[in-house]
Amino acid sequence: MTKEQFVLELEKIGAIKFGSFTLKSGLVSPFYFDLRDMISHPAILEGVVDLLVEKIKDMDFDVITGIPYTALPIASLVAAKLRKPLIYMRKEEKAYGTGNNVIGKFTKGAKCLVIDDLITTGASKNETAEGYEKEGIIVKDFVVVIDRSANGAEELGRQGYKLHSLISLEEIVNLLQVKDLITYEKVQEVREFTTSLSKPAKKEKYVNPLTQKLLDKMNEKKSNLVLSLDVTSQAEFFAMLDKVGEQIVMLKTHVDIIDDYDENFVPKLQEYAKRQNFLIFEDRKFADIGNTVRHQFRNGIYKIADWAEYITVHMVAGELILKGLFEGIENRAAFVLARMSSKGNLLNETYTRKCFDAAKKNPQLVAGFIGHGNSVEDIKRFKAKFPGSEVLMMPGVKKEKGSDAMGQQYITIEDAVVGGADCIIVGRGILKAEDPGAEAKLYRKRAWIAYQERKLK
Ligand code: 5BU
Repeated sequence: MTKEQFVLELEKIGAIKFGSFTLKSGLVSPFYFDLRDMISHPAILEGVVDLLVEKIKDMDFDVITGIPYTALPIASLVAAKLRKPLIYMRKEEKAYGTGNNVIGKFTKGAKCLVIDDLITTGASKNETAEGYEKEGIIVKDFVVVIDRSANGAEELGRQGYKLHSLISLEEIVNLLQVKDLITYEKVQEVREFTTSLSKPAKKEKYVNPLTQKLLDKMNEKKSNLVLSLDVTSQAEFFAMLDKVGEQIVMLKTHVDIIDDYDENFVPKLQEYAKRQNFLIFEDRKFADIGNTVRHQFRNGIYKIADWAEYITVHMVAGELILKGLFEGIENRAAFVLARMSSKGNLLNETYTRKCFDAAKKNPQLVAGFIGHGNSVEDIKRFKAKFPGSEVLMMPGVKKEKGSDAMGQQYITIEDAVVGGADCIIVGRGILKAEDPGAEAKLYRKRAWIAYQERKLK
């Protein structure tokens, strides 16, 4: 089957439609593609498989996958024809048994070619790649049957992937027009629609005032080092600040681990913050219902809202936690925990995306995200999905990659920052050093240099 015949067959079975279709986003599209039924038409199925085989047979890959559901049966036929192993990813992450999310046999480092039916914007393809990359599989190439995007190849290119497509939207409309299956007016309408999608209206990006305040302080102090001062007495706390406070842009506290906390603690901390010129961030990780976190933030012994400009928030209870926390309070903002550094943590990609959605709806309450990653590439992809101009705060950072006995995982200062961390959060890497003051200087210097270099690129 030629490409032209294939397009005409798709049109016949109603997989390619022209008219007026309201999309999920609310936009009205002059065309609609749905390739799901292709598998029930053996000749068409055979045709698309042959075309794909021809397209990819000389490409460099070890295994093939298809994105469920539409592309998976197609990919399996392609894999069999090319005598290449097929693998695929569960749609739901597995939380029991062996925990294997990839079905099929592969070796770590295998190069995987990903087949999909359509590309619309390119925004979701990297989630697939990310899933495989977590399992040690390398994804470089995506092959789609129809490229209906305006700039999908560009978008994927930005994320480090290459897009190959059998047929483009332009080819489809041209062919159907030649065959008198659509009018010239329709072709124009399609073109106008796609160009309008590729040029989103340029908006000034909103910057949360507390994000700005942190960025300003970083530039003023030439430091993107956040100290996590996890000690359990006031004496140790302030003795450490004496040594390290000058090096940091922000101090992260866990106020509830201080054994001898009393009413002198906060005024003293504020005096240090002023003198040593750093911001205060209480890593309280609020996670309850709105009404409870409201009190946990304002009341009790610690009265965190009185003194911590930045706090951490888990989104597990839903985005109204933000309302509960901040309603009626000014000049406070959250770092939302979008990814954690600890081994086996339960924050999966869907959860991370929901954190971004919640932040998108409440930009005035979210200054940034806490996140982590296992490589520069992994962090880059995570950061690329930030909804606005939030900062990325990264714990789990040390001079060397490694882990502790209780699940903490570390990546290096440079990997964190090159990947996209705006600030590194360091605890024991500095606290346990023989000379914490000198060590903080070193972390500060390395993180700041990496940050400057990243911004120049
Ligand atoms: P460390 O000593 O550098 O491992 O301390 C890291 C700090 O960051 C510690 O206070 C943790 O509670 C905090 N942290 C983290 O390590 N990982 C995370 O994902 C989040 C916070 Br959120």
